Formats: sequence, structure tokens, C-alpha cells
Amino acid sequence: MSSPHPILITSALPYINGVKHLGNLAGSMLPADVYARAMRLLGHDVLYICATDEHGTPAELAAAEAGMEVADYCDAMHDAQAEAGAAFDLSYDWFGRSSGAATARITQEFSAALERAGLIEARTSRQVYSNADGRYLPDRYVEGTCPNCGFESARGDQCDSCGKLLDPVDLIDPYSAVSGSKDVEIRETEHLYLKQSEMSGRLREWVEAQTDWPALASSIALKWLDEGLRDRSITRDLDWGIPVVDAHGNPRPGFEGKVYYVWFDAPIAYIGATQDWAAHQKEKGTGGDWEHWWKVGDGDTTKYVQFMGKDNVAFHTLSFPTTIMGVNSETDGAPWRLVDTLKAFNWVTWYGGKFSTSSRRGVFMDQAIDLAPSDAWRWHLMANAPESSDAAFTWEEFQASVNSDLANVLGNFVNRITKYAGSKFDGRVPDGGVSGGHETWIIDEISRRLPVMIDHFNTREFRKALGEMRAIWAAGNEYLTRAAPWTHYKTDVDQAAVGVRMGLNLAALYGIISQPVIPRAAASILDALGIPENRRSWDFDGWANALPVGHTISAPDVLFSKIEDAQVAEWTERFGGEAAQAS
Ligand code: B3M
Ligand code: ZN
Repeated sequence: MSSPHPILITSALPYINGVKHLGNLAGSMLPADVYARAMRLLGHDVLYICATDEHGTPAELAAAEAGMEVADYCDAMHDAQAEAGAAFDLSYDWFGRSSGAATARITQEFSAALERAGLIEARTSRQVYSNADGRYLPDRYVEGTCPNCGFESARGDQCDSCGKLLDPVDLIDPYSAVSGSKDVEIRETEHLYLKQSEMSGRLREWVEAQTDWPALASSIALKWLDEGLRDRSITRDLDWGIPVVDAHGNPRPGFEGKVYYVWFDAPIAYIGATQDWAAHQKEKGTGGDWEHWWKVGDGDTTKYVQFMGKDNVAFHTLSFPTTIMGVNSETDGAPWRLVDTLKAFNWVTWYGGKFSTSSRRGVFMDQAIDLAPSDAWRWHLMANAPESSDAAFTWEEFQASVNSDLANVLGNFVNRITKYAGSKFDGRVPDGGVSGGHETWIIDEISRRLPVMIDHFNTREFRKALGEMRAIWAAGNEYLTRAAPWTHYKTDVDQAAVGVRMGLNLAALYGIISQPVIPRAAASILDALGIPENRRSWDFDGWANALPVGHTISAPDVLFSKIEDAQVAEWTERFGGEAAQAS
């Protein structure tokens, strides 16, 4: 067997403008984490990179609303998001910041290279200028009626209602998001344009050659290509961001008061954050080579996998690849890496409506963790991942996931068998007895399901992977019902020992397979069963006899507490719940 290939994983960078809601978590950071954990368990060398996306109008507007300097606001919110991520056990190898020096340097280098390659051009463009505010109003600084669907508070960069990407000058009845003033006009000013249209042919060839992309991702990319790619401006009239340079990397005359567009530098921050990770590793004396993750060397086997919500797909399949391909055409060193596959998600909805960061509708990561343990959220969100369509979050379904899947199926199994072994077999894996039909059944059942589950993790089909995991847990309960060691104990201790031994081995297996999704509960199970750290990877050979006879075990503390109906009623009251459905 060939050794497992290295995997570079990135999840879309959460905007700095507030702690993220469960929909953001479920559509990028959490699935990337579950995948990273599963791949590490399968022996891959994994690097999982994320960062806060700190530039652009979302950052400036949120800072203004908080009454803070943008830089201070970003410092505070980066820490808050890092803390929320840690509370959800997101196992980033590095959670960086797009405002760091590395990202600024590479962004300027890339811009200069693209200009040398003839793919960047300064053009006069029409921008919305606010007389009342005495400034240009890029992107989210201007709102108005969507020319596509008529939604009345569409943002200048994108309509929240129909999802269409917009140019602020296309808005009907525009007004300033800063002051609300309608005293705005269109002025002409210079900006840099990335000539995506010239890259269309190569992009299409590349997209069409991808065999490993889910349909959601390829269809979005192809739809844009079919409609004809427009050249996009990659600079904005803002103070906060990365200063604009010329083809030699020097400050660009006439571009004072302008910076790169947030969507130009944000994906580059994947690379910048990796450099920051490497610098940190070097300081610790533990290696830290960023280049082999981002430059395609000879005989390279690394795969690069990106996770994101569907609204981010065009940027990752068209604009960022334009940057990378363009830069590669200008240099003759090892080429920069393009994405190999991406996993795109639909929306998690709040009772069928929209989660909203700006109007604080839904549940946010920092609130969620006070309501239920991270494992409960992780399981529920991934078992119901919005893979083939949007998926509505409801408290009732959250309660059902926790009470039935986690508490009744997994928790109950582990609890029953470890307690029984504790009281009747002295807390040891018992010897004696001969395996029979029930054991053959469970071994076949598990041996059939395990590779299927692993396959679903490998292909990032989370609903299916977790469905298989739940079926493996449920089979354990079925086995205990069939083998009924408690019945045999009175007449034939050896027969009971067979059931308890198998049951304990199943519990150990369940701890091992559950790690990517519910890492805390999995660790409690494995700790209680005395499984050393170096025996927890996904190597399932001989799982049915993995625990040596005589090995001491204990029962874990309560793994999952059930959610009572009264609790659901209180949460519904507090967070709106059904009210969101009505609105
Ligand atoms: N911050 C948008 C978002 O969070 C954006 C992603 C950037 S990925 C490079 O949906
Ligand atoms: Zn619209």
C-alpha cells in the first residue's frame, strides 16, 4: 500500500465582524475540522489552516458600530473567534489573521507578478461617492434596491435576498450605510482590474478537468463561466487594508487612500497564515516548512481541500485560481498550488429563515456553547449537514439528535457494558467462553460497515459517514440484546464473558471511530477503557479482540445528558425559534 498523501485543508475565513453563528460553523469550519481529524486518524500528514478575514467593509463597519478603532476591534474579535473555535474543539493547526504581515507581503508580490503578466490593468471606474460622508462608498458602505430581485436593502457587494454579486453603482435608490444619506453621486476614479476574462479559457479547461469536485461546486463555477467572466476591480477606496503597489512592488502613485479588495487578499491569507504557522513552528524548534504545502514540487502527492459555503464558491473556483494561474505564468520556479477538491455547503437555516450576523438572528457560537456541550452541536450539525440542500435548524431536532443518537444509542451502550463489566467482572476484560453466532453476526456487520464509513469520510460525505457511524453504534445495542450476557450470567458465566468481552471491544471501537465528530465523549470512553493514545488511530485490524484479557476498565462519567422538553421550550422562547418561521 502506498503511504497516505499529505492533505492541506483550509476552511473559508470567517469575517471578523462578530462571533459566527451555527450556520457559518456548519458550512466551513466544523466540517473541515471533522475531515482533518478523520484524515489524521487515517495516517495522513494534515495541515488545517484557518484565519479571521479582517479587511474590507465588514471590518470597518463593525468597528464603527462598536465605536472602536478598526485595528483594536480586529484584535478583540480575533481573540473572541479563536476562543469560540477552541470551545468547539476546532483542531486548527493555525488560526491566523489576514491582517498579518505575511499576507500583506504575498498580496503585494502577487499583484506585482500579475501586472507583469499583463493580467492587471488600471482603469477608470465609476464609484458611489457620498457628499454627506465626504468619502467613496465601496461594497457594503452603500445599500439600496437590488436591480435583480427588487429587495430593498441589498448591500453594494451582494444581495442578501437573491445572492447575486452586485456592483454598488447598479443599486437602485442607493444610500450610505454609514449615515443613511441619499445625497450620493457617481464619480470616476482609478482602480486596478484583474483580467479574469482573459483567463476564462484556461479556467474552463481546468474546471472541466476536475473529477473530484462535488456537483454544487462545479455547477457554480461553470454557470459563471457560461455567463462570461467579467474583469473585476481588486482595489477599493478604503483606509483599512493592504496598500496598493505597482509592477515592481513599490507604492503605487495615485492609489493613496486605496487598498486591495478584501476578496483579493483573503484567499492569499491561506498562504500568509501558513507562513505564520511555519514561523511559529520554527520558534518552537519543530520544523515548519510552509513551502512544501504551497509550492508543487517534483513528485508532489499533496492534496489541497477547501471547505466553504456555496456563496464563496465563485471566489475559490474562479477569482483565486485566476490569481494563482496568473502568478504561475509569470514565475519559472515551482508553481503555486491550486485547489484539488472543494467541499461546498448549502445553508443551515434558522427554522427555514435566514441566520443573520447583523441582526443577531439564530444562535451564535459563543451562546451555543453555554447551552449544550460542543459534542452535542458537532454531532447534530454534521449529522444534518446541508450537503444536498439547505437544512433547517430546529430545537426539536437538536433535542432528538442528542437524546436519541448520542444518549440512547451510543451513551446507553457504553454505559451498560462498562457498568456491567465493573459490577460482575471486577472491571476487567473477562476470559473464557467460545464465540458463536451472535459474535459472527456483529463482526460481519461491523466489518461490512467500517470501510463504508471510512469511504464516506474520505469523500467528505458527512451525513452518510455519520449515518454509518450511528448504524455501527446501534448494531452494538442489537448485539447486546441478542447475546444477553446478563441472562447467561446466572447459568453460564463463560457464555456471559463472551458477550461482555465483545461488548467492551465494541465500546473501544466506538470511542475510536467517534473521535473526529465528538472528540470529548470519545476521549472519555477511551480513557475509561484504558486505551493508550498510540492505540487510537484508525487501524481496525483485529478490533474484536483488541482489548487484552484481564485489562482493567472503568465506566466513563455520564457521556451525554438528555435535553428535556422544558429546556426546548425555554430556548425556543429565548431565541425566537418558531417566531423566525413566521417572519
Ligand atoms: N470571509 C466570506 C464568508 O465568511 C469570507 C470568506 C473568505 S475565504 C477566503 O462567508
Ligand atoms: Zn437581489
